[in-house]
Amino acid sequence: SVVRKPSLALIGAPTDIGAGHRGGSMGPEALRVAGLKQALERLGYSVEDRGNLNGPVNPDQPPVDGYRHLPEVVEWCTSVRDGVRGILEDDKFPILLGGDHCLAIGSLAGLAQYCAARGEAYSVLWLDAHADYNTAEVSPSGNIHGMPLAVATGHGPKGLVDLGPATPFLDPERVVQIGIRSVDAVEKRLVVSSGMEVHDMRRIDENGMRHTMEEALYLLKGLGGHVHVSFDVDFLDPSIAPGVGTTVPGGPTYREAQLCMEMIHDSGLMRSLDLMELNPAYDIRNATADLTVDLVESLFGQQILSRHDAAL
Ligand code: HAR
Ligand code: MN
Ligand code: MN
Ligand code: MN
Repeated sequence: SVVRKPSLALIGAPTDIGAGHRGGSMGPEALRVAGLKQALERLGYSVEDRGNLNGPVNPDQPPVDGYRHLPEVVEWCTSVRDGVRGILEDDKFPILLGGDHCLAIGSLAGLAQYCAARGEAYSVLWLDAHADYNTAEVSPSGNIHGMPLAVATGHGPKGLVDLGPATPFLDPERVVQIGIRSVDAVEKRLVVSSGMEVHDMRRIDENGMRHTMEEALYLLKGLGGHVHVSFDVDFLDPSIAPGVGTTVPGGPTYREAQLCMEMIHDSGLMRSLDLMELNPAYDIRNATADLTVDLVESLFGQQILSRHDAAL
């Protein structure tokens, strides 16, 4: 069967407003320099680059009431929300170029608005070293890039929890996490009681990436609706992906990551994507951006040898 390829639209959010390290603001341009658009075009997609969103500069201030840069994060996430929703309303597949992971609050809110208007549901596949489930009360840093899933599921400040069509704007039972290996002490309790399906690195060690992804994709398929993939580049082992602010050892290898992407593609479920936390200030000759583009190729159907549907 011939599946029509969606038209893709890139949108950049050049900010590190929610991170503890500066430099993620250069992520969108590094992905462009690594040839993201051309790689997707080679795979037969039509790709529009909508350029970058605008927002406040990073004032580099300490946390206030448990949050760093909350007013600025609200501004950035509002414009990401509107940008992502606009792409979906144009019947295109949005690819958000981050920027730090707080911006996923915006893309999830935009997706939630789009789905709510159509009576559709959506689920999230979260590829990350971190669970990103902190609240102000328990966060060790106040950095909002450690909080996006807590916020989307209703645990966070006014201004962010109300960015979607309702509060909460994401059902934790519709979140599947892969690659997790850094969870803060109190965050752990919140994650365990959240209802999210968490495939941490130990499960990947024990079951392998293939079985892990089979389980994850089976659950997402059963839930139905739109599947959003939020790819935090620190998901990858730092030996292959040094260009992030918060490296955590013990992540997926090159082949494990490729298999993960290949299986997401083959499931046919993905309808929107975030590429987050790439930090060129920590990278080596743009290698992590190049690797991200390489993995995105697999996510959009590049195969080592072509496989025909009939053979599967
Ligand atoms: N858990 C830590 C905190 O909340 C570190 C979070 C780092 N987050 C990211 N996104 N890089 O996954 O401060
Ligand atoms: Mn993250
Ligand atoms: Mn992370
Ligand atoms: Mn390649």
